[in-house]
Amino acid sequence: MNTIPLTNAVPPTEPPVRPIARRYGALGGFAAGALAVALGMFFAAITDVVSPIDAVGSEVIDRAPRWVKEFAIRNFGTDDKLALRIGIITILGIASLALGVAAIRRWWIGTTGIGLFGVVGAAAAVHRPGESGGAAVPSLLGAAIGAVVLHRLLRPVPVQMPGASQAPLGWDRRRFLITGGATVATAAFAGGIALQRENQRVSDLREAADVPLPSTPLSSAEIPPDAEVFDETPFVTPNGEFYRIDTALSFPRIDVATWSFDIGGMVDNPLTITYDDLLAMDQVERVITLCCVSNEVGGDLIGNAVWRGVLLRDLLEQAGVQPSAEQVFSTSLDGWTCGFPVAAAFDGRDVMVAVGMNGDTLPLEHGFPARLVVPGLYGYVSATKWLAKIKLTTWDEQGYWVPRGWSQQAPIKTQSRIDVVRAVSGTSGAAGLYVIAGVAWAQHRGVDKVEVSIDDGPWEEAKLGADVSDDAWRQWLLEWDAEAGNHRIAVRATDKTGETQTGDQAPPAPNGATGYHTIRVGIDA
Ligand SMILES: Nc1nc2c(c(=O)[nH]1)N[C@H]1C(S)=C(S)[C@@H](COP(=O)(O)O)O[C@H]1N2
Ligand SMILES: [Mo]
Repeated sequence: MNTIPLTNAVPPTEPPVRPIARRYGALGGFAAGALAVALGMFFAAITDVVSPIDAVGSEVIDRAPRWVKEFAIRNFGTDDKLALRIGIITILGIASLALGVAAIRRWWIGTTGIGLFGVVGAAAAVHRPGESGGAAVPSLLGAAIGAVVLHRLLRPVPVQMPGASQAPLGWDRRRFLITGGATVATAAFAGGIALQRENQRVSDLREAADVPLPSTPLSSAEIPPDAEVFDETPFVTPNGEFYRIDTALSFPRIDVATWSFDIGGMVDNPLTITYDDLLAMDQVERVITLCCVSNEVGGDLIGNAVWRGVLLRDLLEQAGVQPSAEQVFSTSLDGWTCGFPVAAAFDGRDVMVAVGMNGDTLPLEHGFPARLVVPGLYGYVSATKWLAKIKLTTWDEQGYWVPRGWSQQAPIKTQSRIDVVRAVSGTSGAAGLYVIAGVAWAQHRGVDKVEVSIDDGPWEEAKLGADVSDDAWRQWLLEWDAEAGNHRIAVRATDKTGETQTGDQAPPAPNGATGYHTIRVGIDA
């Protein structure tokens, strides 16, 4: 018998909605978010445009303030890009979970949120250098599909109850689990294909970079055996161990067959130079130590290689540099830029458009098909990898790092590093005869002297490895009769102009760290 007044009765057309548990909301959000992102990557991979994740990551890199970059390099070193990717995926994951929970009550929050993923990815993609409006499509399409799926996953639907005359409004857990499972599986599959395509692209590029360079250079670099006075740090850094620093999350899309770079701006005869042109030109080999401005005192963002390539001054002479030009400004295939004084291209130092590194074709990581190498200047103002363009211009134009707080001109500072303290015989850690050894550099001025001070005692001159080039580092070694106790070892170098490196400590920003590399060693009795 029905005692409830008819006016308060729930109308039979709107049965009560069974609420969806928050955990299912979160799961649905996660599945839909994963699908949106994975499909974005997938569509980008098959249409050969920048991946939305990489595009967003690159925008983050480009917009990060100086202290963020310093923090990232200090804490993650060359794994900073992996850290960024993990960061982006984590944020997307958390946002997806939250959007799913919100979508239980208001479905439009979920779909709008997933849609925003797409808008952000699309905006980032079209903003990347070399990408057109079409780069927006993968991200938007992926997000649209993700949003629709989220709606379907969490929307209450009429379910047919066996024997019921009405179909009550409800949410079917079974249907959710099946659709959700299929969504996650599709996301994993699409993401897997996207990653596989990217790996294939990179391995194709590596293969293209693996073709040996024709003929031998006009002058080859000879490295005398006595350049090395200790074993731990090779005089020539192998390609696989050479530090890598750049803003590129993924390698630029390079096709050597169509690749060329221009020399333009304030020149009389602009040039366009293809890979075959470069290979056909006179080439030289030079031993040049490359160094990153972010290298801390004692750090390892430095490497020495035998670079092979064409001298830039030969190309600039052909192009005819106008007297008003102040800066050699270069751009990479991924839109990175830097610039150095025109004077540096003509003051006798061997600025190179390099195509080879340590006897191999320039590796992809280090700028294949061609890069600039400028002796004596930090990489961030000079060493453009994946070269796309050289422009003669004034100082009004600013390279990538300049508006981000780094100096416009940045000669490498004289520095030295302790690499090893090793017992000559007997057990290490016990009193006895030791060698202290390391490297010192003052590119383009040359290293004249290295001195070591133990426990703030007098500076003792170290033995130096052969002087291979003013543009290369020198190894040094000092024998030390170590007594029991804790010791402090400091090193300093003097360049060939007679200037000794400063002991004043300065951080890498804005134009290179200074201070003596100092280490502590404990010797047992
Ligand atoms: N295209 C491109 N070239 C670049 C950079 C970059 O971010 N993009 N970074 C520069 C910096 S800061 C340094 S220290 C050197 C490092 O060269 P390597 O990675 O071959 O050691 O490359 C330079 N060339
Ligand atoms: Mo750098």
